Amino acid sequence: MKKQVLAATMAMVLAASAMTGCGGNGASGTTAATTAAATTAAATAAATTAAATTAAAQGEETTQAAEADNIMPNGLPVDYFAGTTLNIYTQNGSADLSTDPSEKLIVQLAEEATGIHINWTVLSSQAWTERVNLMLASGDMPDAFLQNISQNTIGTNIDRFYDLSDGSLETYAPATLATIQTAYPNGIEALRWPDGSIRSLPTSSVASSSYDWVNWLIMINKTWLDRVNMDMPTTTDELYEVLCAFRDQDANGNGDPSDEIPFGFADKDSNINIGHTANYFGIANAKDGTNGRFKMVKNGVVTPTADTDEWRAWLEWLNKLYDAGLLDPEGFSQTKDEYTTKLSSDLYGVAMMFSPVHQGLNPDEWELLWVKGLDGVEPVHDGTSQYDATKKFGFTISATCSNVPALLHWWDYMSSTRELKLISRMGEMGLVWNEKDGQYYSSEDYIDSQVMKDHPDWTRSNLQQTLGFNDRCVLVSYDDLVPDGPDGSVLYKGEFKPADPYQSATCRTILMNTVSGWLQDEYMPSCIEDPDAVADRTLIETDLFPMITNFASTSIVNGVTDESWNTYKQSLETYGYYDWIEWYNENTMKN
Ligand SMILES: [Ca+2]
Repeated sequence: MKKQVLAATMAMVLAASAMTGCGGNGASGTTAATTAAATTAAATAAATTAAATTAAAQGEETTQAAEADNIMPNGLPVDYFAGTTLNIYTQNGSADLSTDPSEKLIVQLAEEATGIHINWTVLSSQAWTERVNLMLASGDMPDAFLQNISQNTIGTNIDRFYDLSDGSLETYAPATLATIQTAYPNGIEALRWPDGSIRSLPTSSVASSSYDWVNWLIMINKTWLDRVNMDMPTTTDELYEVLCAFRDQDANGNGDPSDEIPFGFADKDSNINIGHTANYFGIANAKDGTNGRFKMVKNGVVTPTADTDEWRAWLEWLNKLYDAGLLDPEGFSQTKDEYTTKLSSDLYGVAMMFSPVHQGLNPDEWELLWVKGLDGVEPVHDGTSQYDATKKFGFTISATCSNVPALLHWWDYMSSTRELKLISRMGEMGLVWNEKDGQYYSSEDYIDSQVMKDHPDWTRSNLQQTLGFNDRCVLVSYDDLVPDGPDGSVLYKGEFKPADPYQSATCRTILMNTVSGWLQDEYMPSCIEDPDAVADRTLIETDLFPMITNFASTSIVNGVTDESWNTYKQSLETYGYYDWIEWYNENTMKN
């Protein structure tokens, strides 16, 4: 293993040298070095240096030209801080089988290029929180932490962390900053604390793929549909008729016409919650659970949903299903396991699942159920295409860091090209990612690799987390990600290997590609909220959420009358629903 990695390292170092050129420092490099040398000590004043001006003014175009002269995007020679040693505490990923991050190719490449050496201390996940808390309490800190620290921990020890809003990112880490600006819809603002400071750099990537856009999906059994001789429903009224047919006929074909449960759900589990059917009436959450659908962003404003005609129409439709005996009578009380048992026993005609293959079902038999509840109201799917899978607090620098410019320079080297970012995340090219016709794709070439021959017990996760940093990598934006090949295929021995729809990941991806067209257009920005303000909001939620949920359950069972609806709308007012909506407009939308 070691030999193999070393050989690969040499190859990559040579490739990297060829890529960046070996010309040494030209005249522009000397100028930048001289200027920056005068200001290295004062990172706060650095925004005015020539290095900053150069990097900012010339921007992206300079990046490539500068690399040719062995100059970093920040305008400094790549080895400007050579000889510096820094201390970083980290925690191995769950499937990371390396003993020290210095075994990883990206760390070797970064040291080779920058001459900056990192002393790593690797803590177990069990020891991490306690040790970090001890260091924060004593103030005896390493230069940096490479592992997500909770927002709460940072918030209560905020002065222990270096404030990167002082211009040092612009000066020393422009490539990192550029990735942040494209990764979040609101750019660097996603990292800003209410006091305006920036205390961390993100790691990992935005949504690793469309795979994560949505939680569970409502699906319908096509075999049942064929047995009752009906077409795929397109409206909630047509769906009602189909569910009645499921109820009345032997739709599962076992000879017993009375064991069918038309619509399966388990309301106590947010993934299998009946609330997902609100989608058909134009109401959806982002990816924030059942209560997320109590609000939506429309025309840039957080807007109430739970007081709308659509909300009422949805509850009335569910009541109609309930009255007709179409909903699982145990749906409000049963566990996920009880639900799963019925689903596996072919008792449900409509049900929720991550994908049929994940549920052990035939993917040819189940189809996404997508119906329209109201004329003039477009259905919209739960979930978000802006799912933020980054670790916002993945890399934090101590206020006592011995050399912030050098540390940022080192980090920015790893962020300076797409190739280096991908090596940081997944290890060397040719294993889980590879190149074909000038494009990068997800690859299964690792299967025949020497690494796997040396470690036949490794999984793909072991490989990626051991050779790369996985979610501790420098930030990877959506555009940096390595996609699948056409139709979900992956690269294998230079060719695209067709995806297998009976394989769980592929089945899920195919479904997600369909759902992507039904997602909302607008979402709230990702931001760090003021903990005191969050406490105010949580206080409202304590009574408000159960009130809304109870009204929904009661309405499904008993129906909605003008009287019950008006009383409920008054309760929304008194329980602070509109204050809750306004909270988001004042605290989240302003970012
Ligand atoms: Ca039956």
